[in-house]
Amino acid sequence: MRGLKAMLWEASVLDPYEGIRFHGLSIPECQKLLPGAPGGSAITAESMLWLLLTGKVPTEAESRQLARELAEKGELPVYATQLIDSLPATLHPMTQLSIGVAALNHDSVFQAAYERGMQKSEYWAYTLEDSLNLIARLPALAARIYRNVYKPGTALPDINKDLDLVGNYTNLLGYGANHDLTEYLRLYISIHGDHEGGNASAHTAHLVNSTLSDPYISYSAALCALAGPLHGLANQEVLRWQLEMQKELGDNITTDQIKDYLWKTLKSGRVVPGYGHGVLRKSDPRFIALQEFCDTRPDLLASPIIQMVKKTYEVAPGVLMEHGKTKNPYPNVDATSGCVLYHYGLTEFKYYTVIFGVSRALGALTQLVWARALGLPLERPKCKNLPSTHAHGSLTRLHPAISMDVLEKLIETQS
Ligand code: AMX
Repeated sequence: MRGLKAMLWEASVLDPYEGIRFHGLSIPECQKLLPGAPGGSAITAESMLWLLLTGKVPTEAESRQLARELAEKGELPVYATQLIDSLPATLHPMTQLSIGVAALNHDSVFQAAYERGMQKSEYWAYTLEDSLNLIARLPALAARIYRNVYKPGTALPDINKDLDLVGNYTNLLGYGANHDLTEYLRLYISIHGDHEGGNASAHTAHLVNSTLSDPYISYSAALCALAGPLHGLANQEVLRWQLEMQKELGDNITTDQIKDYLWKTLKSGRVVPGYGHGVLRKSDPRFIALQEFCDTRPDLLASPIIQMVKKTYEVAPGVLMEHGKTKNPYPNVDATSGCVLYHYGLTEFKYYTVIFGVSRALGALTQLVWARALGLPLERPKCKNLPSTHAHGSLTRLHPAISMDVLEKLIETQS
């Protein structure tokens, strides 16, 4: 269905050359217009959420009011903490997040109202309430997973009602004293919050919710899509790749060495993580915004890992163009996102996609509200079967190891 416009997505649109716009606003425009937290300038998650949900730029007071409301709803119920604490620390943090989000549907108001027999015209209101409750609880859930896996035995602070969502998240993670990291996460979580609906995670939420599954289990399913290396896991893969390069070549690496390393990666049949995109055909404006954040901080500019990201950016598009496969040889947001976290001491890269998951909830859940408000139908694309003789040929071409005998038997059984 690539290139075929078949989905309605209300809050954002992705232009291949211009990048993302949220209700018509580009990232630089959002940075100018959307309120930050007190003492900070980066967009808060609440300001972005307000824009996505209403199409309007919130005032500072409105953004703070939403922050307060989310903070008041932010504590996890006991059954959820017990469930998360019972999971093995060796279970991938994304699996834990998906499990935790699904379990929170214990409290779904949508599900309860459906059982009572609510009207279709009411769906959106209960979807909104579930979505806000889920977003509010994500920092406590995601931080608990981090603490259990990486800092076992350390006590989690309570939610601070005076802090915004990301302020609370960094605090719960144990990095609340690092103002720059908090500002970075505010920027990252807000500009990464929505990227049109065709990406695998947002689309999964949309599809599952179209069956009138509640927002919790819909977003839990989305997180499973986000956990794949071609999607959200790319931020962990980028860092792994950069660190391997650093280990092999040291800190003072030249662009020629990086070129050789890129070719080595490509020749081994791997993708260059953080480069390419299903829609974008230029450098991702989210990558540019994060790079600009780095450019204003001397410690980040001096960081070997950030310098490596910058040098890779100088040569990777040329190498990928020469390689000739990817339609977009330019960086996506993940070419840098994890490397900044690493610099700030949040070095557990298996956790990075969880932060992406906290962020993407803003856009994916917003769309569920819009979809139910607009009365969008159950998603059910129609399929076309290949005539069996064609299926024959194409399967054996794709998988030369499949013998004709086996295929013949399969087709016989089917008919
Ligand atoms: N390195 C090497 N090869 C690449 C490549 C890269 N970074 N990006 C694309 N290609 C290859 C594809 O694997 C495909 O090869 P194939 O024909 O042998 O299957 C070919 O180029 C054409 O692919 P495409 O149409 O340009 O891209 P796509 O829409 O199929 O895939 C994406 C998009 C992002 C999955 C792909 O570019 C990729 O794998 N990039 C690296 C992983 C990554 O950064 N993912 C993060 C995406 C953003 C996000 O979700 N956070």
